[in-house]
Amino acid sequence: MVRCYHMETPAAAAPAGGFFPSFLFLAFGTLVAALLGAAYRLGLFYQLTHKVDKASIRNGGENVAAVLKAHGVKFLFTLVGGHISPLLVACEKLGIRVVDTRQEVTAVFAADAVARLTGSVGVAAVTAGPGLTNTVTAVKNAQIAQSPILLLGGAASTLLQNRGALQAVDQMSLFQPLCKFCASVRRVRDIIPTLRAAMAAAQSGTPGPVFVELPVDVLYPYFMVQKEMVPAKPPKGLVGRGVSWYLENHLANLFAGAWEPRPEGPLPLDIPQASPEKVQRCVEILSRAKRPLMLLGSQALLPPTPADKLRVAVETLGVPCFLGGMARGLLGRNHPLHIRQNRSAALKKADVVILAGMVCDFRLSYGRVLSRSSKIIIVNRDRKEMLINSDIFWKPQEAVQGDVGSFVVKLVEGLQGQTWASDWAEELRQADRQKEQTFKEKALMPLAQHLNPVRVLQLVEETLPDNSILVVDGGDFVGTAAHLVQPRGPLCWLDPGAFGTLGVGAGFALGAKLCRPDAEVWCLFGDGAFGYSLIEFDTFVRHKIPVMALIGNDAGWTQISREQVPSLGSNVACGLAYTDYHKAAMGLGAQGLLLSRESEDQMAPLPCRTSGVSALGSLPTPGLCLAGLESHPCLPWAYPLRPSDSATLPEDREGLEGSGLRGSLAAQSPWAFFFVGPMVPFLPSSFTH
Ligand SMILES: Cc1ncc(C[n+]2csc(CCOP(=O)(O)OP(=O)(O)O)c2C)c(N)n1
Ligand SMILES: [Mg+2]
Repeated sequence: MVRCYHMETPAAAAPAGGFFPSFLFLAFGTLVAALLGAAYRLGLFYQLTHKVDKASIRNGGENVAAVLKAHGVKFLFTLVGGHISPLLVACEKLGIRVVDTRQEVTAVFAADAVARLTGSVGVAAVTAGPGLTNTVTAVKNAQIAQSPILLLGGAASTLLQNRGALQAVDQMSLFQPLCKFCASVRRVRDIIPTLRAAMAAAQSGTPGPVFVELPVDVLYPYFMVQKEMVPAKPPKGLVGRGVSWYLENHLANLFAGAWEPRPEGPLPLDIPQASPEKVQRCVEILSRAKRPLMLLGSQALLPPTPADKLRVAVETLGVPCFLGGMARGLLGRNHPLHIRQNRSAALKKADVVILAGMVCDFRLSYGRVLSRSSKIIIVNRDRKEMLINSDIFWKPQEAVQGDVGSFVVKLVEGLQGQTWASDWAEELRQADRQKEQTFKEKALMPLAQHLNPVRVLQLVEETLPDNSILVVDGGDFVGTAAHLVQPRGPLCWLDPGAFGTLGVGAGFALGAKLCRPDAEVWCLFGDGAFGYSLIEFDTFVRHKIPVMALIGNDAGWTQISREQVPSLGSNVACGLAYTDYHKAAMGLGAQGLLLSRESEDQMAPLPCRTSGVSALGSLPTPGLCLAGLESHPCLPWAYPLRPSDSATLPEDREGLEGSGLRGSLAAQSPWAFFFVGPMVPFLPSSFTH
């Protein structure tokens, strides 16, 4: 038996009608039905034909591992707990790499990264109670980002739930609003079918997280569960014997048919497709367009259309594009169709806009950024999400429910080589070049002290290798990076998505490096955001997973500060110090480096490429670059605040003493690589819209 909380129970059928011969007959019939129902619930019928193998030392964790293996799962992220030990050991035995993190939330972020980069399901397993509650932020983040992850959770034994067991909480109620499929497995024989259904649900329709609760007694072997569940000496008295029978039957029902062979592989997926009529109508709209524009979002990169096929389709279509979320990098670096700046202005000028996996949430000002005179085609797997805020702030000409990548491919086939006025794309590129020129000027602005963050990010852009994956976690520093640093190819950019979660960095980097070991994984952090990830450098070191981190250390939660100070007149809770994060990471066995004004000349290009620690990706070492960039809050180029605002900002923050290149690389441990220094804050609200 599995409790599936996502399903609605059908309403009780009304009596078929007719004449009941007598009250006695009715009462007897009800009694028989109740007894049959009870026997069914106790598993007595099932046990007639399915045996319990009392001598077997197998455990339910092996069934879990078998399903994961049959679905091609390569990594299981976890933080251990006795409730889930059997499944971890079983995964290890089947060759699934078990990667243990220092916080459960990191395990789920890592699974999310695997899901996004491989197009399959990322899997994390955590222990009951606090293990699961610790994952809530990452599960919600995955739900908003529509990332298919499977969360496996331990639980108190089936008999002890709601009886005061250790680490017990109503986990199903907790995850039901966060997951598209939630199930609690109640018998060993249900593990395999439940997990197959969960894996299929995660990827079908609009992808998202799924949760399967595995109580401790469905994961351990019969003899161990028997020892815990059934009293050694048979109790006396009628009640005692009744309880004893109940427990023995519960145990038998738990294990009946447990090891019978069952199919373990993937179930077919249900992926919605646009109807040919819808595609044809969109072809017609587009064939009349003069200034079409396409906005591609994360859904465009979902299977079944491979990224390369989508890229070819987009190039063939020839429509200028803005790329967001997982679609960033789709066209590589400096592609003529890829427009990067001034999106609002471009949207105002376009006569047809295709929102391919983009929705009208805050990122498009709830639809207000779209012009009433543009014809809007929107395509999305999720109908509700697709139509959000429609008829209030915007109106679609065609709303197409279906897989985005497949739709784009069909659209291109339908248009058969249509071309657009070349001056349209050129006009957009011209606006791009102007905006980029202003960045160049900002990068050259001399500063009284500390590093210029625009310059630092420009150097990142110049230095980043072709085989890199960028992970971004922070506020203004990474918001600016989104404008200055270009991912080198499809699926080479990971950000939290619309939930805006700080703290994704280490988990995303962990998942990314594991599924793409040949790539250099560069994680750009704000100093505030980095606090969530620091301890995971222990994970990188223990598991020999080399990633690089570059921390924009502006000694503050600047993205908040720049709004809070001018509007509310206080910087309370927004200040941090120029902490030597590189030393903290070195203490965890990583390598660290501080880059500051005094060592600025070593910045060009970034030390990781020039100072003997090049090709970090090839080292079996996690690297941590801590770029401390001074956070003096009154920089005219970085702060688009009103002139009077700067006066209300604090003159200085504590611990401004970022300085000097700290320690030679030769003297550092072999595990990682760091780069730190004081930098100025970014306050580029104009950069981000
Ligand atoms: C988990 C979480 N907590 C808080 C916030 C609110 N928040 C958004 S940006 C930001 C500041 C980030 O500071 P930092 O990482 O140092 O980047 P900076 O803006 O200084 O470049 C904060 C606190 C959030 N988005 N997520
Ligand atoms: Mg900061």
